[in-house]
Amino acid sequence: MDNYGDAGVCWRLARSLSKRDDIRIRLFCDDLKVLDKIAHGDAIKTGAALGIEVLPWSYLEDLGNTKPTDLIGDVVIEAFACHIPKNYLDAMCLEGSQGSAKPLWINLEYLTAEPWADEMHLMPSPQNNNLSKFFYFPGFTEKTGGVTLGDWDNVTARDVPISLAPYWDDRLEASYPTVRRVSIFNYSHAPLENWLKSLAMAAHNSGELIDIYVCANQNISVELIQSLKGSPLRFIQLPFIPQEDYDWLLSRCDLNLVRGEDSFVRAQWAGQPFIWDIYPQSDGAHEIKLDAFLDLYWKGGSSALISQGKAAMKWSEPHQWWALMAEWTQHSASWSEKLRALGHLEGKILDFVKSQEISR
Ligand code: TRH
Repeated sequence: MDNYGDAGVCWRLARSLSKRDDIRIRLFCDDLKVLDKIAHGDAIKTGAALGIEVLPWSYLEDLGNTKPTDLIGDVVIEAFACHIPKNYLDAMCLEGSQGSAKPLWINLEYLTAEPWADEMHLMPSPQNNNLSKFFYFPGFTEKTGGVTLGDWDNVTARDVPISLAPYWDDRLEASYPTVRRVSIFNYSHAPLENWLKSLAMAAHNSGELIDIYVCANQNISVELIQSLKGSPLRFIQLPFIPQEDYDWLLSRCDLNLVRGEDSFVRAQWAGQPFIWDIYPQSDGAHEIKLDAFLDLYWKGGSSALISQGKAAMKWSEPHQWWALMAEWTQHSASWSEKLRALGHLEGKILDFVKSQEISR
């Protein structure tokens, strides 16, 4: 299975922080091929143009026992338990020992809506090298670290991006006022076959046409597409597109099927209904995570929307809830406003860094 999320979150955060003139970013990544896909085919070149120095993770390991003191930032963000190599950690300690300020070490954790994240966010964890590592929990409450907004507003205000132009048919709206758009970016176990058949039925009943944007490498068979010929669904296969263009796509669809962490957050900024195909964990922990999110997300909805919406997020058939789409769209827009009011992750990280500079 191809996974882009960890690289995607870090790339997004790096891009977002690099917009600030006073911040220089160095991004180490252990899978540059994945980063290249997300970053216009060449992360090193794209990064350089944005003021982000992209380096392979192996660069640190190849330094052997030398301590790369010139590579140590004032702030070191360790994302998704990547475990910083020992020589880099040793060099971080040296910074601290020679009278200069110690680097601020932040451990960026996975996103969760579980209530314990409120208590854990920004907890220091003293390490046996005399440095403290701070746990940073992204989240959806005031007490957690928010989610990255990045350049969402600019990116989504653009006209059709070049990568999507061959697949985008604006004339549709003029001819069929009832056209809708759905994007699909799921894991391979998603029960899409039944789901799509039921969507076709819902669209037929409501007299709508639906364009389905199938993102790269989805588990949708040619046979299924054939079997839905003549239905109101039209399938449009997309290639893998740059991250900003994927954001644009989400902002223009009426319903987004998303997964993992990063596309899940983008779907929320889009302010449109979405179905979250959460990353499956062998111990079933993802089910608790999903329920914790749904408890927050559906707050304030009507009882019909809450019960149908919760079921929809667990793959109930669209013809059961399609009539609630208008209400769900309104609910999604107010959820996205709530997120904005909480403050975004990049701003909250910078506030934390500032608070630590003052207290050091
Ligand atoms: O790729 P993912 O499944 O990543 C997952 C999760 O992050 C999960 O938490 C992690 O533990 C697991 O990987 C190993 O889904 P996610 O998080 O939505 O990331 C997809 C990224 O790919 C996101 O940054 C958007 C980007 N993308 C593009 O740039 N172009 C595209 O065409 C598509 C479809 C996605």
